[in-house]
Parts: sequence; C-alpha cells; structure tokens
Amino acid sequence: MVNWDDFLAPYKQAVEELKVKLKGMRTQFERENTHSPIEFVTGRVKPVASILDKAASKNIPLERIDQEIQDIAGLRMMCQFVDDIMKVVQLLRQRNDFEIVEERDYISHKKASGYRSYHVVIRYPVQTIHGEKKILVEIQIRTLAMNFWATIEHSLNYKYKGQFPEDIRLRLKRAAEAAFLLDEEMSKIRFEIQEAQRVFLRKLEGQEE
Ligand code: 0O2
Ligand code: 0O2
Repeated sequence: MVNWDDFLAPYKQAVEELKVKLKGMRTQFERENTHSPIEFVTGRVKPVASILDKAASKNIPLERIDQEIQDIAGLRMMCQFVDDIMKVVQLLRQRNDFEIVEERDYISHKKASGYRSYHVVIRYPVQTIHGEKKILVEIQIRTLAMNFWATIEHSLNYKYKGQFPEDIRLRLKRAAEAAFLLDEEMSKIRFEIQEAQRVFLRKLEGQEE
C-alpha cells in the first residue's frame, strides 16, 4: 500500500520551491527593465487518480512510478514569443540548483495531436528532515498561444477520453495551425517594432552629433 500523503510530500515541496525560484527569474528581468522571456509560471502536483491512470496505461509497477513518471511534479513557464522559449531553456541549463535529465522538443517536432511545447525534465534535490531526496520534475515551456491550445485540447480530451469525434479532431488540428500562425505573426510584429526602435535611435543619435 502506498501512503500517498507521504509519497507526494517531497513533490509538493519541490513545486512550491520551484514556483518561487522560477517566478523569481521574471522578477529579476522586471528589476532590470528588460523584456522578460517569462510571462508567468504555474505549477501543480499530479492528482493521485491521474498518476494511477498513467501507471496503468504505461504498465508501470507502483514501486517504479517515482522513476518512470516524470511529471508527478510539473511546472509550466509561459512566454510571449517563440524565441523566448530557448532563452528560458538556456536560463534553466545554466542553473546549478538542479540537473537536467532530458529535454523533449515538441516545437521542432510537434505531436500528432498538434501539441507544441518544450519539455525539460530535471532532477531536483528536496531537503527533508531525513536528508536530501532527489525527485524528477517536468518543466513545460510554451508560448501563450501554445498554452491556450493545449489547455482547451486537454479539457476536451478529458471529456472524450482521447477518442475525439472526427469533426472535433479536425477543428483542433486547424486551431493548432491557427495558434502556430498567431505565434509567427506576433514574432514578426515584435521584429518590426524592434526594427522601428533601432531606426528611431539611429536618427536620434544622428541629431545629437
Ligand atoms: P499574480 O499576482 O496573479 O500574477 P498557488 O495557488 O499558491 O498554488 P499560484 O502560483 O497562485 O499558486 O497558482 P498557479 O495556478 O500555479 O498559477 C497561477 C498564476 O498564473 C497566477 O499568478 C495567475 O495570475 C497566473 N496566470 C494564469 N493565467 C495567466 C495569463 O494568461 N497571463 C498572465 N500574465 N498570468 C496568468 P499568481 O502567481 O497568483 O500571481
Ligand atoms: P497532465 O497533468 O494532465 O497535463 P505521455 O506518454 O505523452 O503521457 P510522456 O511521454 O511521459 O507522457 O511525456 P510527454 O509527452 O513529454 O509529457 C506529457 C505531458 O505533456 C502531458 O501530461 C501533458 O501535460 C503534455 N502533453 C503531451 N501531449 C499532449 C497533447 O497532445 N495535448 C495536450 N493538451 N497536452 C499534451 P499529462 O500526463 O497529460 O498530465
């Protein structure tokens, strides 16, 4: 018998600690008055029922779930622009309070469902009164548009249990394409705004000479 409260305690602690740490990165950008590649951060511990479902569907014995289910503790970092995602990944890679175990790039290689996100799995040391315990945590990094799509698709998935009626499946595919185009348009707008700022600054500098 698994005592779920005991089992999940370090995961809860890790999520709370990492929320503070990752939100702190955003605060540091704000302090420096520079564009933050992080828009907002959320976190959750996977509900027991979802852990059991995932273990059953992947044939994972209960004694191995801590090693084989990587997203019992999950953090999500939302970005405004696609380019921000790799900046966030770089920031994670240079930290020394955890170790990166795996990265999954569902942006260059989107899933068949249309899902896009960058996943980083880390091994995070939790300090307990019985010593250090290292646990796996999954950090999903995505744009606001990717998050919008994934959130809707996830709730529909819950309703249809993965078996979407054909018309809904097609609409979700089209919505994923629309989210992709939205990200592209926003990146172009951003580039044009930055370009306009550069031209403006050059003109100002010219006037000062
Ligand atoms: P604020 O002041 O609203 O920015 P907890 O309830 O303690 O477990 P938390 O962080 O409050 O933890 O909740 P959760 O669910 O992990 O994260 C929700 C955070 O994400 C909240 O911020 C929301 O405001 C923020 N959020 C959700 N959607 C959006 C969005 O579309 N845009 C932006 N900018 N933020 C969003 P906080 O941390 O409560 O602080
Ligand atoms: P939750 O808490 O409900 O979000 P898998 O075999 O795909 O379940 P794997 O290979 O361990 O899992 O890891 P993967 O695919 O890198 O990450 C799984 C998590 O990514 C999912 O967690 C989702 O949060 C997200 N995800 C992956 N594919 C999709 C998708 O097609 N649609 C949406 N909306 N999200 C996706 P869970 O288990 O669903 O947990």
